[in-house]
Amino acid sequence: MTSVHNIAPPAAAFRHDWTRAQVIALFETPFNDLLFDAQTVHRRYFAPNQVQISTLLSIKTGGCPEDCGYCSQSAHHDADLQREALMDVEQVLQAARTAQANGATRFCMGAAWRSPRAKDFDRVLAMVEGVKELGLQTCMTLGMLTEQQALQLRDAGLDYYNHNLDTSPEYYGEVITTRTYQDRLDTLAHVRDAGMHVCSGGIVGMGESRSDRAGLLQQLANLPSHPESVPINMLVRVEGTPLADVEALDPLEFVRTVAVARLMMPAAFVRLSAGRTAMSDEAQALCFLAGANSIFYGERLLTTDNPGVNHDRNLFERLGIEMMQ
Ligand code: SAM
Ligand code: DTB
Ligand code: SF4
Repeated sequence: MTSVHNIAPPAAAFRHDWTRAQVIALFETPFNDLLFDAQTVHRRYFAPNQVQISTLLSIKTGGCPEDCGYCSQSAHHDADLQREALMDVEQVLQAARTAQANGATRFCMGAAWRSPRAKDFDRVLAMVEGVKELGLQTCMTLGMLTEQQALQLRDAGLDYYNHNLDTSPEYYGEVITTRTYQDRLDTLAHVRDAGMHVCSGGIVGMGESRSDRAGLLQQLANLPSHPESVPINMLVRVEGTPLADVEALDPLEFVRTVAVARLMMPAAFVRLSAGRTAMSDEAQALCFLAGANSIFYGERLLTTDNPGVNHDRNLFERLGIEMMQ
Protein backbone atom coordinates (compact mmCIF):
# COMPACT_ATOMS: atom_id res chain seq x y z
CA MET A 1 0.00 0.00 0.00
CA THR A 2 1.35 3.44 -0.89
CA SER A 3 2.25 5.49 2.16
CA VAL A 4 0.54 8.86 2.34
CA HIS A 5 2.41 10.16 5.37
CA ASN A 6 3.30 13.83 5.15
CA ILE A 7 1.19 14.30 2.08
CA ALA A 8 0.18 17.91 2.85
CA PRO A 9 2.14 20.48 0.87
CA PRO A 10 2.77 23.99 2.18
CA ALA A 11 -0.17 26.38 1.75
CA ALA A 12 1.17 27.94 -1.42
CA ALA A 13 1.28 24.57 -3.09
CA PHE A 14 -2.19 23.18 -2.46
CA ARG A 15 -2.81 20.67 -5.17
CA HIS A 16 -5.38 21.06 -7.93
CA ASP A 17 -4.16 18.25 -10.16
CA TRP A 18 -5.44 15.10 -8.49
CA THR A 19 -6.02 12.04 -10.64
CA ARG A 20 -8.82 9.64 -9.82
CA ALA A 21 -6.32 6.87 -9.13
CA GLN A 22 -4.49 8.99 -6.56
CA VAL A 23 -7.71 9.79 -4.73
CA ILE A 24 -8.80 6.15 -4.75
CA ALA A 25 -5.38 5.24 -3.32
CA LEU A 26 -6.08 7.57 -0.39
CA PHE A 27 -9.44 5.88 0.17
CA GLU A 28 -7.69 2.49 0.18
CA THR A 29 -5.16 3.45 2.85
CA PRO A 30 -5.43 1.33 6.02
CA PHE A 31 -7.89 3.07 8.33
CA ASN A 32 -5.41 3.87 11.10
CA ASP A 33 -2.88 5.37 8.67
CA LEU A 34 -5.58 7.39 6.95
CA LEU A 35 -6.92 8.84 10.20
CA PHE A 36 -3.44 9.54 11.53
CA ASP A 37 -2.48 11.37 8.33
CA ALA A 38 -5.73 13.32 8.19
CA GLN A 39 -5.45 14.35 11.85
CA THR A 40 -1.81 15.36 11.33
CA VAL A 41 -2.73 17.59 8.40
CA HIS A 42 -5.71 18.94 10.31
CA ARG A 43 -3.47 20.11 13.15
CA ARG A 44 -1.26 22.07 10.77
CA TYR A 45 -4.14 24.32 9.80
CA PHE A 46 -6.68 24.23 12.63
CA ALA A 47 -7.00 24.10 16.38
CA PRO A 48 -7.63 20.37 16.90
CA ASN A 49 -10.50 20.67 19.39
CA GLN A 50 -12.54 23.45 17.85
CA VAL A 51 -15.60 23.01 15.69
CA GLN A 52 -17.39 25.72 13.72
CA ILE A 53 -21.14 25.92 14.23
CA SER A 54 -23.64 26.76 11.48
CA THR A 55 -27.41 26.80 11.78
CA LEU A 56 -29.75 26.21 8.85
CA LEU A 57 -33.11 27.72 8.03
CA SER A 58 -35.35 26.84 5.12
CA ILE A 59 -36.60 30.23 3.90
CA LYS A 60 -38.74 28.73 1.11
CA THR A 61 -39.81 25.12 1.34
CA GLY A 62 -40.92 22.52 -1.20
CA GLY A 63 -42.42 22.71 -4.67
CA CYS A 64 -39.01 22.79 -6.36
CA PRO A 65 -38.96 22.25 -10.15
CA GLU A 66 -35.67 20.29 -10.03
CA ASP A 67 -35.68 16.49 -9.80
CA CYS A 68 -32.75 15.80 -7.41
CA GLY A 69 -33.39 12.17 -6.45
CA TYR A 70 -32.48 12.62 -2.79
CA CYS A 71 -34.58 15.68 -2.08
CA SER A 72 -37.81 15.93 -0.09
CA GLN A 73 -38.50 19.32 -1.70
CA SER A 74 -38.67 18.29 -5.35
CA ALA A 75 -42.13 18.68 -6.93
CA HIS A 76 -41.28 15.51 -8.92
CA HIS A 77 -41.41 13.38 -5.78
CA ASP A 78 -44.01 12.52 -3.24
CA ALA A 79 -42.49 13.28 0.16
CA ASP A 80 -44.79 14.21 3.01
CA LEU A 81 -43.89 17.87 3.19
CA GLN A 82 -45.68 21.13 3.91
CA ARG A 83 -44.84 23.68 1.21
CA GLU A 84 -44.02 27.17 2.51
CA ALA A 85 -43.72 30.41 0.54
CA LEU A 86 -40.70 32.69 0.93
CA MET A 87 -40.53 33.84 4.57
CA ASP A 88 -40.72 37.44 5.72
CA VAL A 89 -37.47 39.15 6.61
CA GLU A 90 -38.50 39.62 10.24
CA GLN A 91 -39.27 35.90 10.70
CA VAL A 92 -35.83 35.07 9.34
CA LEU A 93 -34.14 37.55 11.67
CA GLN A 94 -35.99 36.05 14.62
CA ALA A 95 -34.63 32.60 13.76
CA ALA A 96 -31.15 34.06 13.29
CA ARG A 97 -31.23 35.67 16.75
CA THR A 98 -32.18 32.34 18.29
CA ALA A 99 -29.38 30.55 16.43
CA GLN A 100 -26.91 33.18 17.62
CA ALA A 101 -28.10 32.86 21.23
CA ASN A 102 -27.47 29.10 20.96
CA GLY A 103 -23.88 29.67 19.86
CA ALA A 104 -24.02 29.58 16.05
CA THR A 105 -21.54 31.84 14.27
CA ARG A 106 -22.91 31.26 10.76
CA PHE A 107 -26.51 31.36 9.61
CA CYS A 108 -27.33 29.47 6.41
CA MET A 109 -30.55 30.19 4.55
CA GLY A 110 -31.78 27.68 1.98
CA ALA A 111 -34.51 27.97 -0.64
CA ALA A 112 -36.10 25.24 -2.77
CA TRP A 113 -35.46 27.01 -6.05
CA ARG A 114 -33.82 26.11 -9.33
CA SER A 115 -32.55 29.71 -9.22
CA PRO A 116 -33.80 32.87 -7.51
CA ARG A 117 -36.48 34.88 -9.33
CA ALA A 118 -36.22 38.65 -9.79
CA LYS A 119 -39.43 39.29 -7.83
CA ASP A 120 -38.01 37.59 -4.72
CA PHE A 121 -34.49 38.89 -4.90
CA ASP A 122 -34.88 42.18 -3.00
CA ARG A 123 -36.30 40.31 -0.03
CA VAL A 124 -33.42 37.83 -0.16
CA LEU A 125 -30.93 40.71 -0.17
CA ALA A 126 -32.71 42.28 2.82
CA MET A 127 -32.34 38.96 4.69
CA VAL A 128 -28.59 38.96 4.06
CA GLU A 129 -28.26 42.55 5.24
CA GLY A 130 -30.30 41.91 8.37
CA VAL A 131 -28.51 38.72 9.41
CA LYS A 132 -25.15 40.33 8.75
CA GLU A 133 -26.12 43.26 10.99
CA LEU A 134 -26.67 40.83 13.87
CA GLY A 135 -22.97 39.99 13.65
CA LEU A 136 -23.44 36.51 12.19
CA GLN A 137 -21.62 35.17 9.16
CA THR A 138 -24.12 34.82 6.34
CA CYS A 139 -24.59 31.89 3.98
CA MET A 140 -27.26 31.19 1.38
CA THR A 141 -28.13 28.34 -0.92
CA LEU A 142 -30.68 29.36 -3.55
CA GLY A 143 -29.80 27.23 -6.58
CA MET A 144 -28.07 28.51 -9.71
CA LEU A 145 -26.90 32.13 -9.77
CA THR A 146 -26.08 34.47 -12.62
CA GLU A 147 -22.94 36.62 -12.41
CA GLN A 148 -25.15 39.61 -11.64
CA GLN A 149 -26.99 37.87 -8.79
CA ALA A 150 -23.69 36.77 -7.26
CA LEU A 151 -22.47 40.38 -7.29
CA GLN A 152 -25.69 41.64 -5.70
CA LEU A 153 -25.47 39.05 -2.93
CA ARG A 154 -21.87 39.99 -2.27
CA ASP A 155 -22.77 43.67 -2.09
CA ALA A 156 -25.53 42.86 0.41
CA GLY A 157 -22.89 41.24 2.65
CA LEU A 158 -23.16 37.53 1.84
CA ASP A 159 -20.07 35.73 3.15
CA TYR A 160 -20.65 32.19 1.80
CA TYR A 161 -22.69 30.68 -1.00
CA ASN A 162 -23.47 26.96 -0.77
CA HIS A 163 -23.83 25.05 -4.02
CA ASN A 164 -22.95 21.37 -3.98
CA LEU A 165 -21.52 19.25 -6.77
CA ASP A 166 -23.28 16.40 -4.98
CA THR A 167 -21.40 13.45 -6.57
CA SER A 168 -18.98 12.47 -9.34
CA PRO A 169 -19.62 13.70 -12.89
CA GLU A 170 -20.42 10.14 -14.02
CA TYR A 171 -22.91 9.32 -11.25
CA TYR A 172 -24.57 12.73 -11.37
CA GLY A 173 -27.00 11.82 -14.19
CA GLU A 174 -28.33 8.93 -12.09
CA VAL A 175 -29.48 11.41 -9.46
CA ILE A 176 -30.39 14.67 -11.23
CA THR A 177 -31.53 15.30 -14.80
CA THR A 178 -32.89 18.86 -14.73
CA ARG A 179 -29.54 20.65 -14.48
CA THR A 180 -26.05 19.66 -15.53
CA TYR A 181 -22.77 19.31 -13.70
CA GLN A 182 -21.47 22.17 -15.83
CA ASP A 183 -24.36 24.39 -14.63
CA ARG A 184 -23.12 23.78 -11.09
CA LEU A 185 -19.52 24.54 -11.98
CA ASP A 186 -20.66 27.77 -13.66
CA THR A 187 -22.51 28.91 -10.52
CA LEU A 188 -19.45 28.14 -8.39
CA ALA A 189 -17.33 30.25 -10.77
CA HIS A 190 -19.76 33.18 -10.47
CA VAL A 191 -19.62 32.96 -6.69
CA ARG A 192 -15.83 32.77 -6.65
CA ASP A 193 -15.45 35.60 -9.18
CA ALA A 194 -17.74 37.83 -7.11
CA GLY A 195 -15.29 37.35 -4.22
CA MET A 196 -17.55 35.35 -1.90
CA HIS A 197 -16.45 32.25 -0.03
CA VAL A 198 -17.44 29.04 -1.72
CA CYS A 199 -19.21 26.31 0.23
CA SER A 200 -19.40 23.19 -1.91
CA GLY A 201 -19.50 19.50 -1.16
CA GLY A 202 -21.78 16.58 -1.79
CA ILE A 203 -23.76 13.61 -0.58
CA VAL A 204 -22.55 10.08 -0.01
CA GLY A 205 -24.67 7.00 0.54
CA MET A 206 -26.71 7.49 -2.65
CA GLY A 207 -25.72 4.09 -4.04
CA GLU A 208 -22.57 5.49 -5.64
CA SER A 209 -19.26 3.62 -5.79
CA ARG A 210 -16.06 4.49 -3.96
CA SER A 211 -14.73 5.77 -7.27
CA ASP A 212 -17.69 8.19 -7.38
CA ARG A 213 -16.90 9.43 -3.87
CA ALA A 214 -13.30 9.89 -5.00
CA GLY A 215 -14.56 11.67 -8.13
CA LEU A 216 -16.56 14.16 -6.09
CA LEU A 217 -13.54 15.07 -3.96
CA GLN A 218 -11.30 15.17 -7.04
CA GLN A 219 -13.65 17.71 -8.66
CA LEU A 220 -13.78 19.86 -5.53
CA ALA A 221 -10.03 19.86 -4.94
CA ASN A 222 -9.24 20.50 -8.62
CA LEU A 223 -11.35 23.68 -8.72
CA PRO A 224 -9.21 26.81 -9.35
CA SER A 225 -9.19 27.28 -5.56
CA HIS A 226 -10.39 24.92 -2.86
CA PRO A 227 -13.83 25.73 -1.46
CA GLU A 228 -13.47 27.40 1.95
CA SER A 229 -16.15 25.08 3.25
CA VAL A 230 -16.84 21.48 2.18
CA PRO A 231 -20.06 19.90 3.46
CA ILE A 232 -20.04 16.11 3.40
CA ASN A 233 -23.64 14.96 3.72
CA MET A 234 -24.71 11.40 4.46
CA LEU A 235 -27.90 10.84 2.50
CA VAL A 236 -31.00 11.33 4.62
CA ARG A 237 -33.30 8.71 3.11
CA VAL A 238 -36.62 10.48 2.79
CA GLU A 239 -39.74 8.43 2.12
CA GLY A 240 -41.36 9.34 -1.19
CA THR A 241 -38.04 10.16 -2.89
CA PRO A 242 -36.40 7.82 -5.45
CA LEU A 243 -33.49 7.20 -3.06
CA ALA A 244 -35.63 6.30 -0.06
CA ASP A 245 -34.66 2.62 -0.13
CA VAL A 246 -31.01 2.79 -1.14
CA GLU A 247 -28.72 0.64 1.01
CA ALA A 248 -27.13 2.48 3.94
CA LEU A 249 -23.43 3.31 3.58
CA ASP A 250 -20.94 1.82 6.05
CA PRO A 251 -20.24 4.63 8.55
CA LEU A 252 -16.51 3.83 8.33
CA GLU A 253 -16.62 4.63 4.61
CA PHE A 254 -18.21 7.97 5.53
CA VAL A 255 -15.32 8.59 7.96
CA ARG A 256 -12.86 7.73 5.18
CA THR A 257 -14.57 10.26 2.90
CA VAL A 258 -14.12 12.96 5.54
CA ALA A 259 -10.45 12.02 6.02
CA VAL A 260 -9.71 12.11 2.29
CA ALA A 261 -11.46 15.50 2.00
CA ARG A 262 -9.24 16.78 4.83
CA LEU A 263 -6.07 15.49 3.14
CA MET A 264 -6.93 16.95 -0.26
CA MET A 265 -8.23 20.33 0.98
CA PRO A 266 -6.10 20.89 4.07
CA ALA A 267 -7.24 24.40 4.96
CA ALA A 268 -10.95 24.02 4.17
CA PHE A 269 -13.61 23.66 6.81
CA VAL A 270 -14.90 20.13 6.32
CA ARG A 271 -18.47 19.93 7.56
CA LEU A 272 -20.03 16.79 8.99
CA SER A 273 -23.40 17.79 7.53
CA ALA A 274 -26.71 16.00 7.01
CA GLY A 275 -27.25 12.48 8.30
CA ARG A 276 -26.00 12.83 11.88
CA THR A 277 -29.24 11.56 13.43
CA ALA A 278 -28.57 8.17 11.84
CA MET A 279 -24.94 8.17 12.99
CA SER A 280 -23.64 6.96 16.35
CA ASP A 281 -21.78 9.36 18.61
CA GLU A 282 -18.74 7.15 18.07
CA ALA A 283 -18.94 7.49 14.28
CA GLN A 284 -19.21 11.27 14.66
CA ALA A 285 -16.21 11.27 17.00
CA LEU A 286 -14.23 9.44 14.30
CA CYS A 287 -15.31 12.10 11.79
CA PHE A 288 -13.84 14.80 14.06
CA LEU A 289 -10.65 12.75 14.37
CA ALA A 290 -10.61 12.48 10.56
CA GLY A 291 -10.62 16.27 10.30
CA ALA A 292 -14.26 17.35 10.26
CA ASN A 293 -14.42 20.73 12.00
CA SER A 294 -17.85 22.10 11.32
CA ILE A 295 -21.42 20.92 11.91
CA PHE A 296 -24.99 22.03 11.47
CA TYR A 297 -26.40 22.74 14.89
CA GLY A 298 -30.07 22.96 15.87
CA GLU A 299 -33.05 20.57 15.76
CA ARG A 300 -33.74 20.97 12.03
CA LEU A 301 -31.67 20.86 8.88
CA LEU A 302 -33.89 22.20 6.07
CA THR A 303 -36.80 19.77 6.16
CA THR A 304 -35.40 16.84 8.16
CA ASP A 305 -34.26 16.31 11.73
CA ASN A 306 -30.83 17.03 13.14
CA PRO A 307 -29.61 16.00 16.63
CA GLY A 308 -30.95 18.27 19.38
CA VAL A 309 -28.72 20.98 20.80
CA ASN A 310 -28.56 19.22 24.17
CA HIS A 311 -27.35 16.05 22.51
CA ASP A 312 -24.62 17.97 20.65
CA ARG A 313 -23.57 19.94 23.74
CA ASN A 314 -23.24 16.66 25.61
CA LEU A 315 -21.24 15.08 22.79
CA PHE A 316 -18.89 18.07 22.63
CA GLU A 317 -18.43 17.93 26.38
CA ARG A 318 -17.56 14.22 26.26
CA LEU A 319 -15.05 14.88 23.48
CA GLY A 320 -13.60 18.10 24.94
CA ILE A 321 -14.62 19.98 21.80
CA GLU A 322 -15.21 23.72 21.93
CA MET A 323 -17.47 25.73 19.66
CA MET A 324 -15.35 28.05 17.54
CA GLN A 325 -16.03 31.74 18.21
N1 SAM B 1 -32.29 24.31 -4.00
C1 SAM B 1 -30.93 24.69 -3.86
C2 SAM B 1 -30.00 23.77 -4.60
O1 SAM B 1 -30.17 22.57 -4.54
O2 SAM B 1 -29.08 24.26 -5.24
C3 SAM B 1 -30.50 24.81 -2.42
C4 SAM B 1 -31.06 23.87 -1.35
S1 SAM B 1 -30.61 22.17 -1.49
C5 SAM B 1 -31.71 21.39 -0.36
C6 SAM B 1 -28.98 22.09 -0.76
C7 SAM B 1 -28.26 20.78 -0.70
O3 SAM B 1 -28.77 19.97 0.32
C8 SAM B 1 -28.29 19.88 -1.92
O4 SAM B 1 -27.39 20.26 -2.90
C9 SAM B 1 -27.88 18.55 -1.32
O5 SAM B 1 -26.50 18.37 -1.42
C10 SAM B 1 -28.33 18.66 0.14
N2 SAM B 1 -29.43 17.72 0.41
C11 SAM B 1 -30.71 17.84 0.04
N3 SAM B 1 -31.46 16.80 0.42
C12 SAM B 1 -30.63 15.97 1.08
C13 SAM B 1 -30.79 14.69 1.72
N4 SAM B 1 -31.97 14.07 1.73
N5 SAM B 1 -29.72 14.13 2.31
C14 SAM B 1 -28.52 14.76 2.29
N6 SAM B 1 -28.30 15.95 1.70
C15 SAM B 1 -29.33 16.55 1.10
C1 DTB C 1 -25.54 21.08 2.63
O1 DTB C 1 -24.55 20.58 2.03
N1 DTB C 1 -26.33 20.42 3.45
C2 DTB C 1 -27.40 21.26 3.93
C3 DTB C 1 -27.03 22.63 3.33
N2 DTB C 1 -25.93 22.32 2.48
C4 DTB C 1 -28.04 23.46 2.71
C5 DTB C 1 -28.76 20.75 3.59
C6 DTB C 1 -29.00 19.37 4.09
C7 DTB C 1 -30.41 19.03 3.77
C8 DTB C 1 -30.80 17.72 4.36
C9 DTB C 1 -32.18 17.34 3.99
C10 DTB C 1 -33.24 18.27 4.48
O2 DTB C 1 -33.28 18.62 5.69
O3 DTB C 1 -34.12 18.63 3.68
FE1 SF4 D 1 -34.68 21.67 -5.48
FE2 SF4 D 1 -32.38 22.01 -4.20
FE3 SF4 D 1 -34.00 19.97 -3.58
FE4 SF4 D 1 -32.72 19.94 -5.89
S1 SF4 D 1 -31.78 19.89 -3.83
S2 SF4 D 1 -34.88 19.47 -5.59
S3 SF4 D 1 -32.69 22.10 -6.41
S4 SF4 D 1 -34.43 22.12 -3.30
